[in-house]
Amino acid sequence: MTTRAGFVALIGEPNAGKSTLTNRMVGAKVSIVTHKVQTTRARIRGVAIEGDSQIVFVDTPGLFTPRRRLDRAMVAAAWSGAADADIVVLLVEAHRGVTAGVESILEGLEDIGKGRRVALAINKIDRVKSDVLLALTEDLNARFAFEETFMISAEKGYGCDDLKKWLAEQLPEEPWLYPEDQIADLPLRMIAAEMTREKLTLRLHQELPYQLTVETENWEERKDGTARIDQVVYVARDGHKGIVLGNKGESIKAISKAAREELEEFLGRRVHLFLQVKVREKWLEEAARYSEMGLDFRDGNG
Ligand SMILES: Nc1nc2c(ncn2[C@@H]2O[C@H](COP(=O)(O)OP(=O)(O)OP(=O)(O)O)[C@@H](O)[C@H]2O)c(=O)[nH]1
Ligand SMILES: [Mg+2]
Repeated sequence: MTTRAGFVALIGEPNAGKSTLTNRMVGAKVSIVTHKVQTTRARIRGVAIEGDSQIVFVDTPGLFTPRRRLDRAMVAAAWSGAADADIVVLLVEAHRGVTAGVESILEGLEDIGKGRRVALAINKIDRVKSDVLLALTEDLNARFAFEETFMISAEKGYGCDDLKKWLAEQLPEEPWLYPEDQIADLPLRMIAAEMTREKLTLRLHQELPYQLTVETENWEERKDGTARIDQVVYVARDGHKGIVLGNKGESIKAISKAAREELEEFLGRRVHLFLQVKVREKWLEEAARYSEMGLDFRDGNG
């Protein structure tokens, strides 16, 4: 039997739907999704199988004009994900069209190299009428030599099977890269930290989610088959700690419960999750925080 395998990087502006598409392709939630921009911070690998092909999807942080160290490290991680992939899929939001952000990604794609295979996926087609889609497809294809254009809704699933089939056919003939039953390539303690960060982001408002990070500090397998997981939520200011905790601790309680439930579903067993909130003014400038996130601290150098 000939098998195929390779990497497909999903790139696009923040909020384009890259993580939603990754999860849909994998058929399980491996990357966190929120309605806010800049949710994904590092490269997340999700593994999908289509026929004889193993497609390793590389979900990347959204591409935008970086200003801060963390922004720069995220954007660098996204571009290196694209540069290392066999095929790149650019996601563009149907209802937003060719924004300045999309234009600058197209310039970046020209820079990362001739011969790189790039497909276009216009996402969120559930939000627009078909005449808008046709005009947008023409416009984008006039700007860049995409190999193929797909119109999809990562959320509703429209067009996703066609995209997956096409990708599976394009990958090189190679032995599979992961065991058949593996769906993600990310340490469990990181997956657990991401789940908590998702719940924090969904619950809290304003700038705060950007200024917090979650780390799994301890993971203990207990004799009764349950796991005890200790996590730290780092925030940059005293006031933020109060926001995360909420009135009488009600926010952190709800967040912890939601994260624990999702973790239990993912692991298929009971979990005891303990969250601690620590104020760390300079965490955005600490190398150790970046390596925990799967980012290169030096990529953030201005
Ligand atoms: N209507 C609609 N919404 C979608 C679709 N795909 C994703 N979304 C929503 O768009 C928002 C952002 O989705 P994500 O998957 O987190 O986007 P992302 O590109 O990974 O974002 P970053 O990680 O911040 O770069 C979420 O609220 C999704 O539910 C779609 O096909 N249709
Ligand atoms: Mg994402």
